[in-house]
Amino acid sequence: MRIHLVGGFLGSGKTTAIINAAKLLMARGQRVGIVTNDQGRYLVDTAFVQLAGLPAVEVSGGCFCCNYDDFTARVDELANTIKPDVIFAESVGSCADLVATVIKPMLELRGTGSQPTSLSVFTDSRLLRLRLSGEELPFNDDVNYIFDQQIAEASLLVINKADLLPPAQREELLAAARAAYPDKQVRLQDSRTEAGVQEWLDLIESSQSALPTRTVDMDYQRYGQGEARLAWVDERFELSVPPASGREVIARILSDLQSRLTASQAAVGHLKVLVEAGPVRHKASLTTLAHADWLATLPDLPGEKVQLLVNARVEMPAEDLSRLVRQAVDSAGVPVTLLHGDQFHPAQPVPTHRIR
Ligand SMILES: Nc1nc2c(ncn2[C@@H]2O[C@H](COP(=O)(O)OP(=O)(O)O)[C@@H](O)[C@H]2O)c(=O)[nH]1
Ligand SMILES: [Mg+2]
Repeated sequence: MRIHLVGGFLGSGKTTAIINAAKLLMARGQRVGIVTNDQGRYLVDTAFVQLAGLPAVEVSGGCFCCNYDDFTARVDELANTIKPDVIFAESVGSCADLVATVIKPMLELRGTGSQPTSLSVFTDSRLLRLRLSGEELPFNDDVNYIFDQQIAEASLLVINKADLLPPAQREELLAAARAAYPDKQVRLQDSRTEAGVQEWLDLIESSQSALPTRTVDMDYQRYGQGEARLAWVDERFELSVPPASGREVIARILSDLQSRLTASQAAVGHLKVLVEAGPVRHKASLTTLAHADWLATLPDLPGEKVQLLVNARVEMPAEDLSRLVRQAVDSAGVPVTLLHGDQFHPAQPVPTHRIR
């Protein structure tokens, strides 16, 4: 069994790439399992992966490193139930230091248990371009530290969403990244289709060169401060909508929320929503640098009940973020029930193991 770890910042495209890679493998007759991960409990990603027809288990309520035993138990659960040839494990986008806290412990402490085969670190091409040209990212420096440290430990860096840069900038960025990280394999990728992830999949399936084993120095105080700057709000609402107006109501709520976030000048890590109405399920994502079409793909929503699961990770106080989400939901002027909700800042990371 191969275990491919996929890390990298919030919204960089990890889940998208994993789903397409898993579909390719399944078409080749391979069995695939997925482990999702988040600090929260009500996860858009897990639901989205399951909706794609892929077996998923989750490590929720904290990162793999701080829940190492839970992580290995989930891997073993998949191994014993669906008996996959390949497992993809996506670590939460605020997590770093995976070599010391996940890879080395698995290699050194697990005996005969299954072990990791690769780590791919994903980054949004537009954020990496800003970072490498010395321009400011919209986050606090301690959050930027996490972004940098994720990349620092990679031996395979996937510069994702390459399609969002003009061709000339793509090649420039690839050259700049290769110059900045001479020891890494660096690839440009568009993960939106199965064809787009094929070469990456073949690379991690065929070689051990994407498994880093060099621990990076990590300032846990800064790392913790960076995580604590980010707010997590996970809320599920049920809305009663007039017939044939579900799409319009949800579009109004999401664009209202986007305007409120813009007005508050808060840096968005990733705002993901899962919308469910009758048989229709749809995921929409607003990431640090928005793409114009994030609402354009919203489907028609049948019936008079719509469920909206919001997972928001934004640099601002959690209670302010929760208030913005509720104001946006209320702005639609339809009856709404909050089914469940969590709002918090991630706790200081305390890894179960850390092997230098
Ligand atoms: N244009 C473009 N969008 C992408 C690509 N990969 C992912 N996305 C979009 O980026 C958003 C965040 O993706 P997701 O896979 O949820 O990111 P994660 O937080 O790293 O798991 C979603 O709207 C995806 O559709 C890509 O290669 N190109
Ligand atoms: Mg994800």
